[in-house]
Amino acid sequence: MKKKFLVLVTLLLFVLTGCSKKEKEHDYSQDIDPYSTIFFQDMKYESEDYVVDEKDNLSYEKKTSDDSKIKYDDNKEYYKKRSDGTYTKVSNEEDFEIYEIYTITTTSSGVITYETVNSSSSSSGNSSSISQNSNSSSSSSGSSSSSTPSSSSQSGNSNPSAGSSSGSSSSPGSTTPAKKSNLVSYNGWLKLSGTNIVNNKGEKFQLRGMSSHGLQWYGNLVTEQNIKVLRDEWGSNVFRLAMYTSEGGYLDNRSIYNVLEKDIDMLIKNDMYVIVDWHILNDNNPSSHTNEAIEFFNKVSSKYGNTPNIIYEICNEPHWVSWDNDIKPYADKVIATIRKNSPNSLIIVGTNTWSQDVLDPINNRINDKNVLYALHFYSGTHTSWLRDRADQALAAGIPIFVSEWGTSSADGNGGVFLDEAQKWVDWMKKNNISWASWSLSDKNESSALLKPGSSIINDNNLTTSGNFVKKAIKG
Ligand code: DCB
Repeated sequence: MKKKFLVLVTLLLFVLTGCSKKEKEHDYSQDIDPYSTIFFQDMKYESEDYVVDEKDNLSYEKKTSDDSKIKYDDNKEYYKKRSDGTYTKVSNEEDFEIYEIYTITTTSSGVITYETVNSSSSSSGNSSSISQNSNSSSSSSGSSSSSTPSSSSQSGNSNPSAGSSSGSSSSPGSTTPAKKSNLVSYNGWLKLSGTNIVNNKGEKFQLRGMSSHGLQWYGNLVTEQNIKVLRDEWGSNVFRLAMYTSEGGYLDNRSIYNVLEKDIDMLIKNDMYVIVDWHILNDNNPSSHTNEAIEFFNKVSSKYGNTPNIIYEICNEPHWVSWDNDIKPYADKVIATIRKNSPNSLIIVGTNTWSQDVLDPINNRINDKNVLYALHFYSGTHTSWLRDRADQALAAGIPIFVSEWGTSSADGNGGVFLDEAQKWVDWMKKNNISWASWSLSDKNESSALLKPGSSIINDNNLTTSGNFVKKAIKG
């Protein structure tokens, strides 16, 4: 009996070590299983891209171009397949409701199993698993079907515009499904076609969503719960992270960067487009901090340059400066930095006079095919005269992004001025202009989305402006 047991253990150990060794040498690009071939090709799992941790044969490190490494260890990990064929790691199972998810599990015996979860079901049922055991003969723990990944996420609704998500209840925790055709996994890399933003299928696309207030003050409202309400119940597809540079922002306190990064990751996980806003304001001249901006945008773009979620806004509202001598030279340098890491992302450049002077670039455009120029309005201050100017800019081929607007006066308070705001919203819709509204805060000012003292987005907590903006996002 004892002997039999020992033989069994030895055998088992033999199989295990054999597996691990094979794992190390296995060239995944040679796999013939259609699923794993697709999987590994898409992930660029060529063996030279990977190093195997010598201490632990079950963990892999992906070498990326900037030398940062993504580690795959033997824990369960979840990956979401994007429409462009790349994968993004998501960190929890609640995404099962929404996305096509692959789980990768490496068992202690070196067997890697890939499990597909059909995204169209709201439960995690309907899953099939494929196991790969590195050509070894050890039996796998999962069932060995050879189905290809479900493609349900790409079929069906092709309406690319924001809004019109079904369901209108705003009770926290309600589970209106996100409309995928509105989000990054469906639309992928955005680009410009003339003055229009188009998705990766070339269809006109409009981003609509909220801007945070200053992250140093109201960053706590940028929660996953709130983002899900905006995304699922309001049909929003973008969120702007306003990282002030002065007034206690990044230039005064670098730790705000950690908040920004956490928010970016959360928004990526939730399939949202994200505007990373270098929010200059009373530091009116962007070129006063060119070096800091270059350092910042280099850091962000080297980390996120491969994801289609990110839109870079390189200077919120310059004023009392010159386009030709201050903003444009600054933009050229910062954009060159971003482009080294991210050749395709959209970039928004603020214009003079708190982002109102959109005619300036007509004769001195930035030489880059995916740059938009910011136009900001507050409907108590900015009326038809500014729309006329914007029309002129559009006619001259200047792409516009309204990365900030409010229903108040230009100081963020007063009013609200909803009739004028409606004219602007209609104008943006007609011209397919993307926008973010100021702001997700509960500050006692009329442009705030939430009533003072509240932190959760629901109908009871919305201000007059909040109600208006909700309708505008829903479209
Ligand atoms: C912009 C800024 C934004 C500012 C809003 C409303 O500023 F990009 O940061 O937000 O528009 O004014 C406000 C907040 C206040 C906060 C203040 C300072 O709502 O709670 O105290 O920032 O941090 C604009 C926009 C347009 C004009 C002037 C300003 N304009 N400005 O046309 O004259 O001076 O802030």
